[in-house]
Amino acid sequence: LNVSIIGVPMDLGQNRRGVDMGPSAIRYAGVVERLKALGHTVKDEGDILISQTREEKSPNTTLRNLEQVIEANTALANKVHSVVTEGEFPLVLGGDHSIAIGTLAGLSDQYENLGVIWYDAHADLNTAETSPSGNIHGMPLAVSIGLGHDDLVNIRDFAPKIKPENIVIIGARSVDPGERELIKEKGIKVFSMHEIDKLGMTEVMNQTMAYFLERKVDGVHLSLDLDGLDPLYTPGVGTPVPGGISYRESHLAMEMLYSSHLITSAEFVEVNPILDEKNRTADAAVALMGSLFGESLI
Ligand code: DIR
Ligand code: MN
Ligand code: MN
Ligand code: MN
Repeated sequence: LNVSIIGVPMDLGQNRRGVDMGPSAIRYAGVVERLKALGHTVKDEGDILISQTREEKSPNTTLRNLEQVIEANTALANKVHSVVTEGEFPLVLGGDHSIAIGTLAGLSDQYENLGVIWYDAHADLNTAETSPSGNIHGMPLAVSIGLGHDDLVNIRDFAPKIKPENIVIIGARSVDPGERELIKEKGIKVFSMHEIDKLGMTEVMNQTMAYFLERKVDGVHLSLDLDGLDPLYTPGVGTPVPGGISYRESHLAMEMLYSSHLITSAEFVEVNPILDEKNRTADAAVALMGSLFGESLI
């Protein structure tokens, strides 16, 4: 593959500082070398410029840093769009999960029927009305199906970016009341920790891939929030939730996705080296990327 790495040093979508250092931490953990060793051509496109101005609440809205988040996601969307247009595989490094708004905005007009895997402890389906926090990193999936602030929903001047029935959420264990309602109302497919425990990761991934084939998707974006894993393995995240996906289960999932040839773009988000122990979370992210891009144990 021709992989284009795009860093997004964004921390404006939530309130813990340090996640803006995620792209550096992932580079430091050796992402470029790791993927090159697998025979891929890797180009590091550098970082999207992020505003350093922040405010508690933007004027006239409950959404934190709204203007800056719109600006950054617009720039990211344009960059992702140009990378995909050139036939390259976008690998986006976060940064908080609000950047998925820009990634999906840049991707989706290149596909008729894009699928999305949301690997996360959370559903990220809040709107201004349902959000308990005002943090935009809890909203990107809602925004991408067309729900939320108009300026976020309409980045690159079209909406929605994806169909709710093309989403598969994996690893959910902290879902807010408004998000639950939306999941039911829109019929969004969710493999919560309950299903992962009960079925096992092999079956969860088999059902996920069968679902996408049934839906006749023409691409699948993997949006992987490192808090989807148990904080035992990825302690460097802003909103850790116990009882998560194990390190080995996550590798298995990535290996199965590699074998499926379904994945056409990916992002790894919420790496916060300031909250971490010796860069373990970025190390885990790069190891999972290794599996996603074709590493095998033997
Ligand atoms: C919570 C936390 N549901 C919120 N969301 C997080 O603020 O909307 N998403 N941490 O990854
Ligand atoms: Mn998330
Ligand atoms: Mn286009
Ligand atoms: Mn999360």
